[in-house]
Amino acid sequence: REERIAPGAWLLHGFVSEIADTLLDAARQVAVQAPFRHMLTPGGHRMSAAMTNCGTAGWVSDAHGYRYQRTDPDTGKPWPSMPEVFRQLAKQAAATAGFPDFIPDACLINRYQPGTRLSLHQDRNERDINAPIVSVSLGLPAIFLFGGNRRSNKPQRYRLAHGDVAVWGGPSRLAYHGVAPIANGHHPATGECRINLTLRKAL
Ligand code: MD5
Ligand code: FE
Repeated sequence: REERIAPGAWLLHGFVSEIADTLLDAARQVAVQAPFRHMLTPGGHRMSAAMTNCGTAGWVSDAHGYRYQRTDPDTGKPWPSMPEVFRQLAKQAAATAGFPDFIPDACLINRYQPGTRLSLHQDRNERDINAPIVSVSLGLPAIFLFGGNRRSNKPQRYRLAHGDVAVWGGPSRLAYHGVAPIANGHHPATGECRINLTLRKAL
């Protein structure tokens, strides 16, 4: 089921249900090479979501700010390559939402445990904001907060479940968004966590 929540913003419910285990296996392989870690914010706080990356570039945060870089700051090595299945699914989801020819070069993998949240923010570290962002929800469900284009807007709430994909492009590309604290629970595919893949054209 395809649900348009705002211009350019689509929820594709169950879009990756059939390949969820394949995606999780690939994400676990990435995490063997580049383990999940809690990055430091520029303000000196530790992020509540644990993160890793794959692809040509990865999103990092530290005392100097937010940016994309080609190497893992914890090891100095290039990020693991992006699994082909990630690239394919991102291209198909973007095309379904009306953004043909999307080729991501960066995938941020977020791991949320119960209580973990992501406060309202914009994604604006990517060079080409004409490219959409594709995000994949796996494991425990989340309440996604969609705030629209002004921070002062009261966010709308959407439930994102295992296998759901969201595409954010066009007029929604710079919308404010966040994730409410994850509720306790167990999911057969992931155990006690939610995994989110965020596929982007960063460079
Ligand atoms: C998540 N991650 O569920 C979300 C999925 C992040 C992040 O927000 O920055 O890692 S991506 C959601 C997103 C991206 C770009 C625009 C919009 C939503 N939007 O217009 O709402 O872990
Ligand atoms: Fe974001």
